[in-house]
Amino acid sequence: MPIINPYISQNIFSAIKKAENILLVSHIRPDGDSLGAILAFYKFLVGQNKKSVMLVNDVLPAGFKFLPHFNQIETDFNNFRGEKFDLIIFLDCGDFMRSGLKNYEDKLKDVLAINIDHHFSNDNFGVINLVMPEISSTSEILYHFFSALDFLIESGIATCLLTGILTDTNFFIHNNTSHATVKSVSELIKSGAKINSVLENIYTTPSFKSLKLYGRALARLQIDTETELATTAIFLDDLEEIRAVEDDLEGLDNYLSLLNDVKGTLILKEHELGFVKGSLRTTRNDVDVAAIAKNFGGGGHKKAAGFKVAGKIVKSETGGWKVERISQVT
Ligand SMILES: [Mn+2]
Repeated sequence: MPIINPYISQNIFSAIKKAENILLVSHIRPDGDSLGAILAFYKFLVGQNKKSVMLVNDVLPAGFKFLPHFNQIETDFNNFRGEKFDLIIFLDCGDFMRSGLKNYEDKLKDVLAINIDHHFSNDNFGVINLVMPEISSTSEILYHFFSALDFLIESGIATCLLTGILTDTNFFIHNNTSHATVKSVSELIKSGAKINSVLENIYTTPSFKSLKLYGRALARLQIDTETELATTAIFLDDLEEIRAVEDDLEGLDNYLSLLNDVKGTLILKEHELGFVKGSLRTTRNDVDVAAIAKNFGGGGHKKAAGFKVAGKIVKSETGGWKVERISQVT
C-alpha cells in the first residue's frame, strides 16, 4: 500500500490538534472526489472534537446530496464574516485558484494552509503539502492518511471516500486505478460504505438533454490532422435550443475517450460569450494532455486536463476545431 510520509501526516495531525477553528475548502465546479473528501474530512474532525466548517465556493451538484452532512457545506465565503480561522485545509485543489478564494487571499494570508491533493500539476501552495499524484484521488489519499493515523473509519466516512474514489477513477476505468485503489475500496466496503447507495446515486445514465447534446457533439466530431486529436465543439446556441446547461455535457469526455485511433480528444465549449473551455482526454501513455492545456493557461493530469481561455471556437485549417484566442489588452 502507498506509504503516507509519516513526517507529513504527523505535521498535519499536530496542526489540527493545535487549531481551534478550521476551514475546510475543496474546489469550485465540485465533483465526487472533492465533495467526498471534504465531507469525510469534516466527519474526521468531528471525531477529533474539532470545530470546523466546510466551504465550496460554488453551486453544489444535487446528485451528491445523499452524502452525510452535504447540506452543511457552505457555498459562499462571505457567510463567514466575523469568523476567525487558524487553519485552512485545501482538499483536491490543484492550485490556490481552484479553491475559488482569490478575492479573499488577503484575509487568509496569515492562516496556516494545508494542501492535500493528487493533481500532477499541484504547485505545493500550502505550508504543509500532502501531494501524491500517483494516487487515484484525494479521497484515496485520505483513506491512507486516516489508516496511517490508526483512525477508525466509520460507515459515513467510508461512503464519502468510496464516492470520491469511484468517481475519480470512473469506476476503475481510468488508469489511475491501482492495486491499492481496489484494496482501499474493498476495505471501505468492509467499514460499512454503502456501495449500493453510491452506485444508485452516481452511476446514472445520461439524461434526455445530455443525449441530445452528445448528438450534436458527435455530429461535429472531426479529427485534426495536425494534432491528431478528435475534436468537437458545443456552442451556447446548442445549450439554448436544447434548454440544456453545460453540466449536461458531463460524461461526454469519458465516452469519447473510448476512441482508440487518435492521440486524444478535445471538447471545446463556448462557455460565455468570448470565452472557451476545453476538455482534453487521452488513453495513451506517450501523450501528455496537461502539457497541451498548459499552453492555454490550464492544467490537470497527463490523461485528463482542461483550460478556459478568452477566444472563440473556429474550424482549424487541418480539419478540426480550435480556439482562436483573443489577445489580452494590457
Ligand atoms: Mn480529484
